[in-house]
Amino acid sequence: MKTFSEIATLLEGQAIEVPSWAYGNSGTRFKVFGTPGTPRTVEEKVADAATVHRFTGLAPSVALHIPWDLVDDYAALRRYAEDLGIRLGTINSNTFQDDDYKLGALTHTDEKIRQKAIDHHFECIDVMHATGSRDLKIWLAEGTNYPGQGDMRGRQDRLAESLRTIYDRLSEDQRLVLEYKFFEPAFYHTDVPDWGTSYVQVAALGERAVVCLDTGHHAPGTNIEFIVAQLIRLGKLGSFDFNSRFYADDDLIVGAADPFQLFRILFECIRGGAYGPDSEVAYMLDQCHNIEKKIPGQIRSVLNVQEMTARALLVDTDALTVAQEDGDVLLANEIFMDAFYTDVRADLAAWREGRGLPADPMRAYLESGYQEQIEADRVGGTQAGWS
Ligand code: PSV
Ligand code: MN
Repeated sequence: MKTFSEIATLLEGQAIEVPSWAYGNSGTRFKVFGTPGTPRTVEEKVADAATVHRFTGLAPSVALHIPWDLVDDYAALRRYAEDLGIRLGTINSNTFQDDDYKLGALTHTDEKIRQKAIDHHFECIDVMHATGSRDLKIWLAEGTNYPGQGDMRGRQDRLAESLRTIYDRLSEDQRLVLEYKFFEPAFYHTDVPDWGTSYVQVAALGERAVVCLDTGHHAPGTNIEFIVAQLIRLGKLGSFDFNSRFYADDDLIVGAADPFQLFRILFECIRGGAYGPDSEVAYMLDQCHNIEKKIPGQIRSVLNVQEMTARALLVDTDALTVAQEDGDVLLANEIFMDAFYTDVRADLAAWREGRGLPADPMRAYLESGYQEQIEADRVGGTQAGWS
């Protein structure tokens, strides 16, 4: 196995993008619990995101969701974020909360509704120009609930046409990132259910169209790291929405349910050259903190990604290749598992201290008084949520 000091410099510059909506309230269809200190404004969400970066050094950008994060002046929001030491990142469109989109948006049979959904993406691109964002991320809640309800083939054709119109509007330095999800809110068929469909749609568009892999969007038992390896191989892995799940799209803290799966995914990223300063892959979180405090939830999340990255970097890849080529099944597996079982927490604490960061970012945050301050200050107004 490699030693921590051999891999230490590779941890430098690791960047995980946090989602603005993780700082707002969320819940299930049964109940949304409010949490003291929850942001009321986009600026307060950005301030919380900047706080996660300040304590961890791992989260230099925050993704926005439109219209949840509508403001009058995005250039001003950009300056506000930059003054706090972070950037505005991916812009997420939203065609899942408007009555007009009940039966589809980019796939709708009614041209006027399709155009409305396309216009929404044009607005998102305008926002991207002001924020300096590279990526437009599209997740579509489209599909049908009953066999025969819609023409699945016709919907694919309309989707391709709508995406083409949106893609053509992007500038040379911007990308379209298409996220897939196998079910929910549609339960019979989904228009972009899997990586293959997303790949087919983005491959038809061009080089700057890529796939987003949300770890919660697969059937149980799916080998997600295989999909990661394949998309990297095809040059089409655009971004991750990291989270973890026990059952469906639980949106729990990444690495909480299955740290070994996170390790395996990150190993394939490293193996495929999708980790490090030259990588264009955006490592993002897409999570909800329904019952835990949100800022500590995000701190735990980015630390989990860092910890599993360090372990994945420890794999002795030379020895692994030899064992694989020798057909030594058990040795190859042992080399892989040795790295996974290595506790890197003390090394990471020292590594952080050497870079002027708190050895224990969670404890430092809890002792900083920030949480008490926002709970005292953010009284009145409407707490942010999915609207
Ligand atoms: C859909 O489940 C999704 O993963 C998309 O990324 C949305 O933008 C996001 O969740 C909302 O949390
Ligand atoms: Mn997602």
